[in-house]
Formats: sequence, C-alpha cells, structure tokens
Amino acid sequence: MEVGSNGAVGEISNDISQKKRTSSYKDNRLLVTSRIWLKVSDLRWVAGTVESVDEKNLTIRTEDGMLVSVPRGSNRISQRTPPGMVAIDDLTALPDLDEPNMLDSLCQRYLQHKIYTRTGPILVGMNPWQDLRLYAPEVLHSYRKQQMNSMPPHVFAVSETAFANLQAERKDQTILVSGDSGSGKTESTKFMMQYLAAVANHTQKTANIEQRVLQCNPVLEAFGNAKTLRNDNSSRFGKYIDINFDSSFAISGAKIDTYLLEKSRVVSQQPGERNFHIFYQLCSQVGKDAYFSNILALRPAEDFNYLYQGAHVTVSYKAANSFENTVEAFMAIGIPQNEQEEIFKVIGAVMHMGNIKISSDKDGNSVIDPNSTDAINCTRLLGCSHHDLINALMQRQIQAGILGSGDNYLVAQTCQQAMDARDALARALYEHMFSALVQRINVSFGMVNNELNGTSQKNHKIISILDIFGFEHFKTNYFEQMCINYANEKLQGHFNEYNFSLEVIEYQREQIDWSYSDFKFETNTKCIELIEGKRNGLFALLDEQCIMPNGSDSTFCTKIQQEFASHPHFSVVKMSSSQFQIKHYAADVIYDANGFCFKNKDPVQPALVSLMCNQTSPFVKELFKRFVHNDLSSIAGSPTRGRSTIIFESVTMQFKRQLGDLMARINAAQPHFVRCINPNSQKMPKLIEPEMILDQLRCSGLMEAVRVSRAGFPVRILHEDFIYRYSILVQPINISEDRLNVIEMIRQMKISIENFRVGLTKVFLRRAVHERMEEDRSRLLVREASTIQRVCRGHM
Ligand code: AOV
Ligand code: MG
Repeated sequence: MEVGSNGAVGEISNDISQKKRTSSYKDNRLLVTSRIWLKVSDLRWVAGTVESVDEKNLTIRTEDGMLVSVPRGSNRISQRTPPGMVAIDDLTALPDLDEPNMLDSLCQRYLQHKIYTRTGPILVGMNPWQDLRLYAPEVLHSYRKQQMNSMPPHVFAVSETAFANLQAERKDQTILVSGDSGSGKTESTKFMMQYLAAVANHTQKTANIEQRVLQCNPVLEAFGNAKTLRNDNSSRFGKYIDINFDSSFAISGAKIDTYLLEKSRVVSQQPGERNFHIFYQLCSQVGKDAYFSNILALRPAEDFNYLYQGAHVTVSYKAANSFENTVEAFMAIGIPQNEQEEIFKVIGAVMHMGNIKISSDKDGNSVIDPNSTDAINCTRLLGCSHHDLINALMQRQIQAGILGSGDNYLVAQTCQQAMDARDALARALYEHMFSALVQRINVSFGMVNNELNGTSQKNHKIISILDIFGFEHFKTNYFEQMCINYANEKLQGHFNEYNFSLEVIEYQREQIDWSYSDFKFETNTKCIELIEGKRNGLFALLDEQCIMPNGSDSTFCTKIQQEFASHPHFSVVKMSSSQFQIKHYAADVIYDANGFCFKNKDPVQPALVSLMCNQTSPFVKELFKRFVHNDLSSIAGSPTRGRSTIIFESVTMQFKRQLGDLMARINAAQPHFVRCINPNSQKMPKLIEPEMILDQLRCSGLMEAVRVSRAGFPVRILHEDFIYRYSILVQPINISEDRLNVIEMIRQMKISIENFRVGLTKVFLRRAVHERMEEDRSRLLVREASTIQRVCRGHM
C-alpha cells in the first residue's frame, strides 16, 4: 500500500524542523529484499523494496515501479512493519513506531472497520462517517468490568477505565478528547457520556439527573453548533463537562464550562456555511405555531440577512437536529417554557437586528428609517425603545478632555461604523445569551444535586470530559487560530509531562537507575511562555496595544518583532509586515496580525451597553449586567476613567484565565487521552486521504508523544526474549538466572552504561545500540544461511 496520494516520486521537503522531529534512521539492518517506506515529500511515503545495497547507497524499487537511489543513513527510509503485525490493536508493539508505519497501521485497520487503535495510553479514533453499529447496548455492556487491554480498543473501554479507576482509587478522572474539525470528538464524547450513564449505579432519585446530563447535548448543539465546510454539525465552542458521582457511584450532578464560542458566526458566515442551528430551527416553526409568527414575528430563514451570509445552504435534518428535539431536551433538563421563550426572544431580536437597514446621507453619515419595522420588531423583543436603539447606532457619545474629563459630545457615525456597532451588539447579545444558557443548565444540574443530597459533596468524585478544538494551521491564520493553538500547546505540555511520568513509573517498577539527562527531549514551555508570559508575552503585548490610544495591529506587530527577535519559537515573515511565525510543537504556523486588536476587544458602543443594561426586559438586562465587564473592557480603549473604574478583561485575558483554571483541574485528575482523526475531507465512508491523516498525527501530538516516550531508553526487551534473540552474538554462557545471563551478554557485547539499563524483567536500550545488534544478528544469520546452502550444494 502507498502511504501518500498518487503522483510522481518527488524530492523531499528540506524543512529542517520537520527533519529534527523524524526519528533517527535505522537502515543499518536493511538488506536486499527488505520492505521499506520511502519518503517522497513532506507528507507522503511510498512502499518499496531494497533492490541493492552498496557502501554508500541503497537502491529502492517503489511499488509503482520506480528505481530510486538513496544514501545510507537517510531519514527518508523506514523499515516496513511485517505484514502480520500491521493491523495490531496497540501500535506501541510495532517494531518501528514511526510516521509511515503508524499511518499504515491506522489506515489498514480503518479499512477493516477497526476505527479505534491504542498507542500506549492514548486511544486513536478515526471517524467512520457511517454507522458501523459499534455502540449497541450489548457492545456497551461487553466492556463492563473488563481490562482495557483485554478488549478491542473502543471509546467505551476508555470510559470503563475511567469509571473503574474512580471506583478503585477514588480519584477524579479526566478524559481529554481532541482532534481536527469533523474528526468525531463530539460524537465520541457523547458515547462516553452514554457509557457512564449506563454503568453508573442507578437509584430512583438519580434517573432524572442522568437524563438531564445526556439531554444537555442537544441543547448545547442547537445553540453552539453550525454547519461548516468540514462538518455539518460542527461545535463552535470548546467544552469541559464534569460528571459527579456520589459515594454509591450514582451520577449526582454535572457542570459544564465552555470556551471561545465563535460569536463572529452570528453576523457572518463563509460561503457554504451556516449560522448556529437554533436560528433555522426557530424559522422552521413559522406557519406551524402562531407564537413564532406573531410574537417573534419570524419569517422563513431566507428573509434574514444574518442567516444567509454563506448563501442558501441546507443541512440534513439529522445533523442540525429539529426544533422539537431541542424543546424536548429543554424540558428534560428542567428549563420550562417561559424561560425558553425569553431565550427565543433574544434569538428573534438578533435576527431582526441583522435586517435593520443602514444607509448613508450626502455627508457620509449613517441613516436609519425611524419607523423601521425591523428595528421595531427587534426592540419589542428586547424590551426597549426603537428610537433609542436607532439613535445609539447612528451617534456615538464622546467625552472631551484628558481621559474623558470634559463635556459629552454626540458624533455622527458613518454607515460602516453604525453597521459595525449593530453587528457587535448582535454578537454580544448572542454570546451573553449562550453563557447564560450554560449557567442555567448548570443550575438545573446543581439544583438536582442539592435536592438529592442536601449534604456535603465531599465524597463526590468527578469524571470530566474535554471536547475541544484541535490544533489548526491554515494557509493564513488569525487571532482565532492563535487562541486555539495556545490551548493546544497547554494541553500538549500536560500530555508530555504525563507521558514522561509514565516512563518514570516504568523505570521505577523495573528498579533501574535513571536521571533527567537520560531523557533527551525538548519541552514546549518556551513556546507557552512566548504566548502567555506575564509581562511581555504575546498576549500581554496585545492587551497593551488594545488600551493604548494609538495601538493597532501594526504597532502590535512591530512591537513583537522587536521583543522576540531572538526567541527560538518566533520568527518574522519576510516580505510581510503584518505576519509572524510561531514554531509550535505540531508545526510552524504563520499568523496574520490583521484584526488581532479588534477581536481581542470586540467593542460594543457604550451607549448600546447602557441601553441594554438599563432599558430592556429584566432577562436582557440581566444578560448584560452579568457579563458587562467584558464589553466595558473595550470602551474607547481606556481601562480607567474619571468617575467609575472599568475592569479591563480582553478575550485573551479571559481565555488565559479560563485555561489556567482548566489546566489546574486536569492536573488534579488522572488523565485518559482520545485523539480523533478525520480520514478524509469529503465526509465520506471508506475513504482515506493519507496526507491529511499524517498531518493530523503530527498536529495531535501523537508523534511527539511517541518521541517523548522513546526519549530515554526506548527499546524494551524481556530478559528471556533478549537471550533467545541475541545469544548468537556472544560466546556460550552458562548462567541459569536470566537477569545475570543478560548482564553477562551485555558485557561481552561491550555496550557502555549510558546505552543500556537492565531492569527486573526487561533490558532497556537506546535505539542506536539496538539497531547495531540487529544488524550484527542479520549479518550472522545471512552468513550462516549461505554456509548451509554451500554445504547442501556440496552434498548434491
Ligand atoms: P468534531 O466534534 O470532531 O468536529 P463530530 O463528532 O461532530 O466531529 O463528528 C462529525 C460527524 O461525523 C458526525 O456528525 C457524524 O456524522 C460523524 N461521526 C463522527 N463520529 C462517528 C462515529 N463514531 N460513528 C459514526 N459517525 C460518526 V468540530 O465540532 O467540527 O471540531 O468544531
Ligand atoms: Mg464537535
């Protein structure tokens, strides 16, 4: 099989950083007829066979018939896994766990409908894009009380392990799910929640809460998911859900935290994408229920500007779910109809707001029809006067004098400024409503919690699941990618530390001496510092620009280029003054600073904030009052002014704080890792795009995890296997105890102490030494084979 797309064999990329990450080459043991992988471009490996070997070069025949000469020692070649081993359940048992072999194993398994694969402590899941009937109740129950390694890999096995550990060790557990868009994170999360709800202890009191926990998903998806080019039901926010278990291991409550809702989608969508599902769900009720036509004044979705920025895009009923399902889920959670209607009014108001027409007069100032039906509908639902809204959109209040100490003036807004003000208000309304909804769901979990117990929660233990956006790198990357990749750097740091700690545990179990210097790997702390550093990290410098009167994207860019000129993870991009590059654990990413300041503040005009806080319905007032400090942060760029103190909290500041809290919770729990992979860009079953998969293996940190776990003494061989395999390399030894026998063998082989350790049951070796032993062994075996052939021929 070819691990790469079709095409001519080309030159490899000479991307140095990538080369460094590739495991050191091991062609010393390659012989004529050895089956190998040949790297022909950065993301493409092809299968081939060694045709001849000389002192300097190997000649390879690729499976598509080309002859290629490659210098010995090149890291373009890797030995292929023997055919019988390729589709094994745990890839750590592969002789060479490198990129092409890992990729090949995952692809082979996927084609056999084995979508889950273990890589040591990590479960890799590949989206089947079809129903493989892997989650039926009988499958679920077959995982109950089973050891992870005794069953085929599955997300149910991960939940089972977490639940069993929780019971046995009474320690909080956390399941960290990550991966690209459309790779199956949210589906995996739901299956794992379903497993936990099924196996938890059931009592009469807890049946209700289990339902509430499961039913929060359709509500969150209706408000937080949307159709994108990659996924018809894409989550546009990250979430961390805590599921609480009481001392009898029944589910007793839950709590959801959400991260970085993509609020820009409320007012604009790319071609081929849609707004959040809930908008279309509400419009689908027009004509069915008078409430939607009369009170909300809704019309078909095509009539609303905010709903068709991405052109007329439809989505399957299954992906976007139905309004009826959303209402059913609301009821199951315990959010009654009157509260639902308050929320629907805000959604309706946002839709009408997007239809408010703003034009220019002859002086370029904005004009809005004072009798605009859209403004009237919008404000009726918000509970304020439409004149006030129109005035606040068309004019901006400014204060004269230093730090606004003088009189107030009204300044006319241009058409563009008024439209920007309207869109910012729509985004803020939706964002605050989403946060309030999440809090309301939490209250419904919490109320049940208290109703159930009324006692302290001390004996409660938690299993949490994180469903968060994976690492992103597009051709051009913006503020959103910066935040997402920062979160992934933090998670990767935790992942590396955890892998490292597993290594240490293995060494301790085997009672071998080790020191930190035995581990030759780089942590990603420098990259994290670059971004979040307190005084002069990227985020801090961005915040500084956001509050400076003349701060802008370009001054931010100039500042960071000076500040980080010699930082190992930062580089300037030649020919572009607005771009910079960060070397992340997964890839080097070029960011464009355009829009950084705006998105970090996303300003809502003070007059609009004041209108929402003071003159709207109690529900809307509450929304703004509760979350207002975020908006106030951006008022006219002055963190403090005159009479009132305004709290400054930018998007990055808030996100950094939220992530800090998340990492603290993750660090306090025992982690489990699920890495999801999207096998193709077509959302199609049975289709594999190897380059896309390989890119995800790198970005998911899997290759990095393997590198860390192999940074010490990566080769581990049981004593008896070592004796069986390598006795051929030494003089006969007559020692009955295996461990002593091994020590004597190593002595004879003259392997120095920095290259090996002998544990209680295993020998630990550096890779290079192991390769040399394999090479010597192969040579001896070939020599013996030809001697036997000669002897046989002599007898003939
Ligand atoms: P994501 O959460 O990783 O994307 P989803 O979990 O939403 O991806 O999966 C995308 C779609 O793939 C789902 O709507 C299903 O149609 C299909 N799918 C995923 N996992 C399975 C599975 N195990 N079995 C069958 N079909 C599956 V994003 O939220 O876009 O990052 O922002
Ligand atoms: Mg998702």
